[in-house]
Amino acid sequence: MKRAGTVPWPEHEAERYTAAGHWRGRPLGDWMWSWSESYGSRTALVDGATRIGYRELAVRADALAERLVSLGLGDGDNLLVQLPNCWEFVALFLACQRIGVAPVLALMPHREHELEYLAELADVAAIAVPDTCRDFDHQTLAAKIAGTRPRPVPVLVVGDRVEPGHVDLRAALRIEGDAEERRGRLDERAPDAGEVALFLLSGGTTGLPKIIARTHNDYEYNFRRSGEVCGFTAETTYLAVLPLAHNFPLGCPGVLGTLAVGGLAVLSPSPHPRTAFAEIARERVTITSVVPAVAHRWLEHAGDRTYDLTSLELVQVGGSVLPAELARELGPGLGCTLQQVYGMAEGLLNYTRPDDPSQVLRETQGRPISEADEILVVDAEGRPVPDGATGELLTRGPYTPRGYYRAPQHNQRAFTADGWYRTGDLVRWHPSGNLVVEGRLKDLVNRGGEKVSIDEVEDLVRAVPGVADAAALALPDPALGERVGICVIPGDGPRPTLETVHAFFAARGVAAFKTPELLYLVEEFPLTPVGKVDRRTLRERILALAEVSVPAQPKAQPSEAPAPA
Ligand code: OOB
Repeated sequence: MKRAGTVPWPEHEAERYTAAGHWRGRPLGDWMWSWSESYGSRTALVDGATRIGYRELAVRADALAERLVSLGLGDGDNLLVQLPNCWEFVALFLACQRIGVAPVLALMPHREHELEYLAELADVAAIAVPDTCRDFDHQTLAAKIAGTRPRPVPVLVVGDRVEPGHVDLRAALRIEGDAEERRGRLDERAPDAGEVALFLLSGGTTGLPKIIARTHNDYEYNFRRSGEVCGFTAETTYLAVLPLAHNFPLGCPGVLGTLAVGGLAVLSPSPHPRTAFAEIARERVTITSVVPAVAHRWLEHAGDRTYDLTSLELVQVGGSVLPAELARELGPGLGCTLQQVYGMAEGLLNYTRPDDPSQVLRETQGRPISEADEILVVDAEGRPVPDGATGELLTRGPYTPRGYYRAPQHNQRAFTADGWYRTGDLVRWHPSGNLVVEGRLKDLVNRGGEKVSIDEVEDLVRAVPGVADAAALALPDPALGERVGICVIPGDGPRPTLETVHAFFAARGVAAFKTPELLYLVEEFPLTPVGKVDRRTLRERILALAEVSVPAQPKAQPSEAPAPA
């Protein structure tokens, strides 16, 4: 692969995946034109009042691709993308695919702390942002990040207020000149299908999130096979409410899986029930995907008869544990079939199948999509556990890369010597042949599907004045599943409070969803026999304490909408 720091699949596996037809050897930009040829004048995308046809999408993506080339971008370059759900996101994504530029998909709540790190890690050649979003000035921050790079980095802006010197992305999507000639010119620049098509962010447990290089071959299989399993067809109207930067709404089967079969993808700016329900009613949406926290809010509003939800056939739920009660009530409440999805940006995808018995739909997280997915459930020593017993899930397969990007040391821990990815999830096989997620080994907080690294939070809190040491914990939350709590041993100086921690995180430019929502001052941490912080005991103590003291805790600042998978 062209980009240094990617870990390829072994040659014999690549041959096997190709021979089996999983990898088809064509870059995603090429597929875009196949979709355009097959579905021609059909509508591909709806974004508010804007409707974009399949051919129009391809022609616009090509126009943008050529303009990116004229800005100096080309095969092997990376582009930091931080955009909300909008048609320009999809067009930019596809434009990149035409010329071998890999988008690095940042989340909207990311701020300076995360963006600067991603820009550096991926040595990005450009940055794409909205002018503003939810009152935050992304354009100014992007310019600042661009200024930290050793070479000039163009800032591409979607919005009405494009500053001088920045590139107006909407203008760059305008169609001019001969589309067929341009298509021919761009075909000459087509990247190899084994190269990186996009970078997804991992839920990361060590420090800042790792990034995952997904190839054209592997990602095309990811969304095509997902589409087959989930029954996506040209009649599908898919609603994307989770942020497109996430694997789930992007390619599981998501927007790309919809486009691959000639369906209609509706892009919603928010998962808020009123916004989403209005889209479902207006476009007669048939399938959508949500995290449990969003499902919970939808169910609360499902009785609101203002909106006609009768078109909904399937709601996919994944990203974090789906409580049993919600699993029981969701299908009847929304009048559709529930599909559980246990997936990860690292690859492996499990789905319950729409025609599974209701017990399987409710009680399991589904089974892998590919006969080439390999799964091991192992104990602490790495030995397979007896069938049906709980252990850590290890996996390899045609859409599970063999290492994180530019992270050789981390890869030694996260992957076994023979290429198995250690998910850090505790699972067991259900007698039906489906997986049940029982817990996890990894140190993170799953805040409504948004993953927060314990390590990263602790490092930040240790730098707050007056903090001698800090231990972060996943604390239960009725709506989000979990939220970030922090235990602090005070040191010299001012006594740390939740407010000082919040102010410090904000000043450092850390995404709001990572900011601790509960703070406990303690004198010492319980230790394990080897001298590490014993988080389990600490958590038990805090929970016992919390029963009496939680109401007295300062209320956490409202953060972004419950976050996605
Ligand atoms: C999805 O992807 P990521 O990368 O944000 O997070 C992956 C992790 C998994 O390793 C697991 O710990 C957790 O999220 N998870 C679930 C789950 N689905 C994911 N835990 C319990 N039940 C589930 N159903 O979250 C993701 C990617 C593609 C599709 C769907 C979700």
